[in-house]
Amino acid sequence: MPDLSSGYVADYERDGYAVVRNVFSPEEIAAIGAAIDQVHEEGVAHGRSFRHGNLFYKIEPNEAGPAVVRMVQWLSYHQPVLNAVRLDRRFVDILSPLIGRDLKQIINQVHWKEPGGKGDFAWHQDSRFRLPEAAYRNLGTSYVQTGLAIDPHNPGSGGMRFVPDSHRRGTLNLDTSVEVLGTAMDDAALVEAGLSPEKVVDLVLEPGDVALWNPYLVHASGVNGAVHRRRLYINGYVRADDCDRGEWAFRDGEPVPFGAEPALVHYEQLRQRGEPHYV
Ligand SMILES: O=C(O)CCC(=O)C(=O)O
Repeated sequence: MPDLSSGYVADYERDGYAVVRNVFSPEEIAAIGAAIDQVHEEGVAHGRSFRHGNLFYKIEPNEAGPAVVRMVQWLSYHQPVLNAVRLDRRFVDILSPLIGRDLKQIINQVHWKEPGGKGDFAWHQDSRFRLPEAAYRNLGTSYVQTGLAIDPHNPGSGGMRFVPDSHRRGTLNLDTSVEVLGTAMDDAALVEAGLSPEKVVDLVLEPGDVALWNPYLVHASGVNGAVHRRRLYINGYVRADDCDRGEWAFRDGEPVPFGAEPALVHYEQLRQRGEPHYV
């Protein structure tokens, strides 16, 4: 069981991020990792980006070898092990001091970084992606992003980097004209936004640890120089009263299974074009 008396709530409020260690056991991580690998194989077999409702495989075709699976969103619709993780009570236990026990979910995705491959994320704030803006209220205090490490997550493996305390500054002047995924982090962007590159910290996680970060926290990540793949399972939860989008995850702390129809999250064409198709 994670140690919930570790001071992570105070860390989160002060720095805009926190880490809870040993949330999932090595045995659980082995099973979750195998489920994630299964989704990866499906992505490679698709060979290019594919969507079915909210489920979305972001794939880079590759003439020289297997297609590169960058990320898959909402894999829980069809992968039961991963669905059980997003609804695991440990998440609501960790999150309830911050955003309560009635939670919807906006993000459910895995990011892969192949050894030696690309896979950078430019400096950004996740608030940029919480759209439409009118669907979110009190974003800074109602939304928490979580990342479960499946592999050792550190500067050598393309781990995330945070600017502590940047979450207090609201929307910062970071370039939003470029794609975040696939653009290298450039400290000049921090200077431009009035932040100091010297303050940057590396996120270091062991498999089974969970990081939490605020939607306004400035963060990025680099390439994977390790010999292993770097997998990160990201689930983003929001206080239900403060959001008109998303799938329910917990009501009064109890897990809520998916309904008969998927909920509107980010994919605006969900009702018009929900059928499986390549993009
Ligand atoms: O997976 C990563 O390294 C970066 C994740 C990230 O920046 C995000 O999800 O906003």
